[in-house]
Amino acid sequence: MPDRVVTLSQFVLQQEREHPEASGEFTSVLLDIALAAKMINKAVVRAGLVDIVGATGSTNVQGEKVQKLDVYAHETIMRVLASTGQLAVVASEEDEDIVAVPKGAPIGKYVVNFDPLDGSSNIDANVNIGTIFSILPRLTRTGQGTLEDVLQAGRRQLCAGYVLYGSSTMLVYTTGDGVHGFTFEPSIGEFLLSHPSIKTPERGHIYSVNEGNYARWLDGVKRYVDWLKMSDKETNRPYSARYVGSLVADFHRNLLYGGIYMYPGDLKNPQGKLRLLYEAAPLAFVAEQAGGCASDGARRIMELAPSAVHQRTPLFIGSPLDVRECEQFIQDKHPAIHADRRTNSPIPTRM
Ligand code: FDP
Repeated sequence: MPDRVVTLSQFVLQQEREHPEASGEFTSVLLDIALAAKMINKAVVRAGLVDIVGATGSTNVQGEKVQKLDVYAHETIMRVLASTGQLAVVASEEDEDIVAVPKGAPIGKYVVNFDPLDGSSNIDANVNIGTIFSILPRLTRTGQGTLEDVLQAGRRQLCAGYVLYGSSTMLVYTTGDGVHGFTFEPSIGEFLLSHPSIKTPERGHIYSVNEGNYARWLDGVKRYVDWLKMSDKETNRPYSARYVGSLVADFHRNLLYGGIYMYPGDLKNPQGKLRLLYEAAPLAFVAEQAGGCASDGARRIMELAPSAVHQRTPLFIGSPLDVRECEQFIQDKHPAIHADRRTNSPIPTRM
C-alpha cells in the first residue's frame, strides 16, 4: 500500500518524467480509457436496476431505449477515444470489422484493441465483469489505420491492462515497466494507486478452468488437472479450484494470489474460446510484467502473430512454475508422466 495518495493521472505523469525516452503520447490514450471506464462503471453499478426501470434492449419508464451493457461499453470507449486525435484504428470484440476513426476526426499514431465488457454472461447475476485493452503503435504511416495495424503480435504492445468492475472497481495496467493497480474512489471520481508494482507468486495453489469441458480436453490437459488434485507437499498440491467465468476476475485473483488460469483448446474447439488480440495478448503482457507467464501450450502468447481480428487461442496464464508445468504435461514431457509410465500406473484420466 503506498504511503501517500496518488491518482492515476499523477502516476502516469510521474512515469513520463522518469522515462523521458518514452514518447509518452500514448499515456493520454490510457487516461482516455480510464475516463471511459468511469462511465462504464456508472452503468455497471446501475445494471441491477434495469429490471426496475425497464428491461435491457427495451424501453424504460422515461421512454428511453435501454442499451445492452456491452454495446454501451463499446460505444462509450469509441466516443471517448475517437475525438482525441491519438487513434489510427480500433478493433473491438463488439465489431466484426476494424473500426476506422470517424470522418472528420483527427487521425493519430495508435491502435487500440479492446474487449469492452468481458464476462458479459455474468452481468445479470451481479458477478464481476471487466474491460480489457491493448495499445499498439500503428505500422502504416498515414491516413486511416488498416487491418495490418491491428494484426500485430503482443510483444509490440506499448500498454495493456484491464478494468475490473466489482465490489470495488480497479484499473490495472503495464507499459512495460511493472504492473500497477488503481482502485476507483467514486466519491471523488478518481482511480487511486492501491497496488504499485504487482508481483505474482512464482507458484500458486489455485487452478481456474471450466472443468465442465473435461471430457473434450486432450490427454495432456486432463493429466495436468488430475495431477493438480493429487497430494504433494513440495508442490503445494492439491490445488484449490476457483472459476468465476469472467476472465478478468479469474486472472486478477490469480495475479495477486498466484495460480493458473486455463482455457485450453479441445476436441470441439481446437483453438479454445478466448481471443488473441483483445483478451490473451494484453493479459499476457500484464502477466509477464508481474513475473508470470502466458502460453498457448507450446508458444509464448506475446509471440503469436495474429491473422484475423477475432482469432482465438488456447490460453494458459499465471504463475511461472505453474504455466511451465502445464506446458510440460501438454507436451508430454513432465517427469511425473514418465515416472508413472515406468511403474505402469500412468496418471489416470477420468474419461
Ligand atoms: P463471456 O462468454 O461471459 O463473455 O471470453 C469471454 C468469457 O466470458 C470469459 O470472460 C470467460 O472466462 C469465458 O468466456 C467463460 O467461458 P465458459 O463459459 O466457456 O467457461
